[in-house]
Amino acid sequence: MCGIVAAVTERNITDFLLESIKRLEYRGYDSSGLAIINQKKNIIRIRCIGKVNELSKKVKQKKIFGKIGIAHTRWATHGKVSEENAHPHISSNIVIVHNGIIENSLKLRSFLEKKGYIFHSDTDTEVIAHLLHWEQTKTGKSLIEVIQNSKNRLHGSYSMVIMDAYNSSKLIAVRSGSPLVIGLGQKENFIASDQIALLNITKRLIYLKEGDIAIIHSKNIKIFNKHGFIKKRKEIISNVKYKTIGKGKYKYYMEKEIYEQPSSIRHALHHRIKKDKINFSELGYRAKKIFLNIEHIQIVACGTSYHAAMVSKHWFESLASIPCDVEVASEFSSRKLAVRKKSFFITLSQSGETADTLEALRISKKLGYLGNLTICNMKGSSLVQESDFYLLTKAGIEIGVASTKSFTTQLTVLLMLVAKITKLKQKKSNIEKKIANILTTLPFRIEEILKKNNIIKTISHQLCNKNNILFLGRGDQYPIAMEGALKLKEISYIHAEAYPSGELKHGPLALIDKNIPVIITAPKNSLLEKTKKNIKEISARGGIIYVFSDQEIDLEENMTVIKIPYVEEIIAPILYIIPLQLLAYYIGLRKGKNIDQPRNLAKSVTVE
Ligand code: HGA
Repeated sequence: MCGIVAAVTERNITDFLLESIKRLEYRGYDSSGLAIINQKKNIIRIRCIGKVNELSKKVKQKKIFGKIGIAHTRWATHGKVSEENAHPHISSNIVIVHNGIIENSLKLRSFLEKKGYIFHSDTDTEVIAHLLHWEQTKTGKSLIEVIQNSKNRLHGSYSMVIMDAYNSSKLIAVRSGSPLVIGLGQKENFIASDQIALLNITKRLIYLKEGDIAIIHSKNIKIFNKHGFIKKRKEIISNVKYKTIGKGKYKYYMEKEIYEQPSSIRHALHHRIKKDKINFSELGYRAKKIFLNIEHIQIVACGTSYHAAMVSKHWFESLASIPCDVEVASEFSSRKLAVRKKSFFITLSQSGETADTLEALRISKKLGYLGNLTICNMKGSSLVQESDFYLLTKAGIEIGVASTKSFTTQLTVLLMLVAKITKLKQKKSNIEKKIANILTTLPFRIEEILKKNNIIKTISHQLCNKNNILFLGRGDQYPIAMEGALKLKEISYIHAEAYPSGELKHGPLALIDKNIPVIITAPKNSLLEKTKKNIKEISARGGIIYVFSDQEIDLEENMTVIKIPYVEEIIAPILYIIPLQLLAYYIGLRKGKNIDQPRNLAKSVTVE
């Protein structure tokens, strides 16, 4: 959420800020803003609602010049989407951009109002600006000391970058709750919430650790850890290729990412499958010892990752015979928990910064789990740093807000993990070999399904004017129905709901008429005959039905069958989501929606 980029240089920085903040637009895009300090030490701030292109136009008209500046794209949490609420926020000489939520902002606001501060926005961020200014004026201390002293008064999360017009040679960055990465240049340095913003200018990066405060000058940087001690943090050279971040021949990132799935899965499998064996050497011996003891698995995740976790529950229970529970992270953290004996805790997140999931992980550490593991796409992320073990999905950077390749690579890694644990616990099992062989064929299978795009385009034409769509699935296809419905909601704004097929008759069947299409995924498995009965029940009530299946299904009135190439039951969930992703994409496209930036949403949900 919220994109942040800032630079301190010896040249005019405006164009860089605009270009870089544009690349972070996927993280929040209701409004944006930029501020620089010019040579006369004046703060020039320009903000607007809407997309970064609007900001660019406004900035270019003004022809501003400054060697130090900060920019921000917002995803509002406190205060409506308006120019006044857009960042940066200013308190006299202090200029700030912020990612996070100040939970005690109302209390601080009234305290500061009593001290005479006048607020120009409804945001919690402006509270930080005035608080720092008040502390600075009262104590006469340096800004870094003021920030260190004010931290205890701020409750919540507050990753932020600050400029001081009285001392305009440096930026101060605070990492609290969401990531910040420093980019090292030649006589210029940068900071951003995501390396994508910096890759056109430098590959030399330093990720701040939770609680770090950095002072960034054009020629040097100094980092203090959460206890206030100076720390050296490791410099890394990013291997992300800036060119691969573009949309290429595709109209939207989501489309590109759907079509990238065969290659993302190849990356996820690379070095991990060798001669019928699954190799997770990255987990080490300690993990093996813990896995041998597991008697229960608790998985916690949000959104698309939650659906991947639900699929894996079927795998853990049916293949490894390990009871597995899956819970939405925000719910896990909202109740008193009873932990099962010898339970192992797993989190799933694309970004590794999902605030709800991080909170759940932190809670789990106090509850006596055997250990924890995260399955994540981002190596330097908070979840990776804070977990005992991690497995990277290696999907490559995902920019479309609606996750696609993250989902299928998470499933790929989960299936390998299930196979590995099963083999450890059941020495004679041939499951590792079987799954290693099936997974090797997965990228080709997905390529075959992607060729179905024309028929799915035709169906999207029939569905794009509907107001409600039902998705049904049974067994491990139920989470696929949920994910299909989520994709459709996210990018077309059509109301879509998913039900287990067998649950329909317990209520939702009342909805069925010719206006609510029902989409069913029905691969060949032991549940298919039951699903066929459900299809008949819907048809008998005049429902319009679309079935995705590799089997012959008796045609009913108002029914379309989309033939999917045969796949083994075990990997069917990974395959059957592909047509549903395409369907959501084409419906969103026909409705003229901004597919990569759906309204009200943002990538990487770093607030609870
Ligand atoms: N609370 C601030 C920043 C919001 C944010 O971090 N979103 O991801 C605001 O509402 O402006």
